[in-house]
Amino acid sequence: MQLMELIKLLIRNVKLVSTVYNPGTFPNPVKVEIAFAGRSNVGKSTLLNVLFNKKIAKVSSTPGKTRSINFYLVNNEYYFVDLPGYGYAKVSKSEKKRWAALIEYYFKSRKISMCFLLMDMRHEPQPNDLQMVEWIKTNSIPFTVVLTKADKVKRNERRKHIEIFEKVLMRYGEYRLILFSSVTKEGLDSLLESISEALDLG
Ligand SMILES: Nc1nc2c(ncn2[C@@H]2O[C@H](COP(=O)(O)OP(=O)(O)OP(=O)(O)O)[C@@H](O)[C@H]2O)c(=O)[nH]1
Ligand SMILES: [Mg+2]
Repeated sequence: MQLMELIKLLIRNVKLVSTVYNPGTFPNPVKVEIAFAGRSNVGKSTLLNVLFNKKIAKVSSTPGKTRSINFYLVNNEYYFVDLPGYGYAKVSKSEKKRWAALIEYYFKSRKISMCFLLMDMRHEPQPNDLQMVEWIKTNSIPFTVVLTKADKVKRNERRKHIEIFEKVLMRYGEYRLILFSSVTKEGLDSLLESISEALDLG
């Protein structure tokens, strides 16, 4: 399959090199860093596993699976960073605070080439999604919105869903929007294109 060949060219090897729970303990920067952010259960770890072509990131149908910032070193050159999901109601107040401080510090202190901000295509952007966009914009980080679980939205209903996102997000200026499904691999080509651009290979 052509897409799979492309992934193998782009991502030749990957290892989890750092699992961070506290601000100030981030690994030294590498050539390019790409972040994957979004609400809990939106599909960040699943998307990374598609890119890595193996089940290296832990996935769960229970929200709140990824609690730390996980740095994956790709081709010994790039970081792909899996951020903990936000917006999970059952997480304690102190855990939410810890998470917010960690993410905010992450965006402030790292040089991030691209942030892929994942949102569930079935819902509209939530207040904490917009808080995330604010942090990203404040730190002048380029971002791409990835609407996940596209397989769950019927073809004839897609336009309506996309328009809801576009309407809310238009006030944030330039960004790219990609429809994606880890199940059907729809949108994987656009995602790979964005990633190669971010890696400056595009
Ligand atoms: N139908 C469908 N299900 C998906 C898709 N992507 C992820 N899922 C499912 O959604 C659930 C959550 O996926 P995760 O990848 O663990 O989500 P996450 O964003 O990493 O969540 P946290 O680690 O809690 O932040 C799992 O049951 C996945 O199988 C998709 O594109 N389509
Ligand atoms: Mg996860």
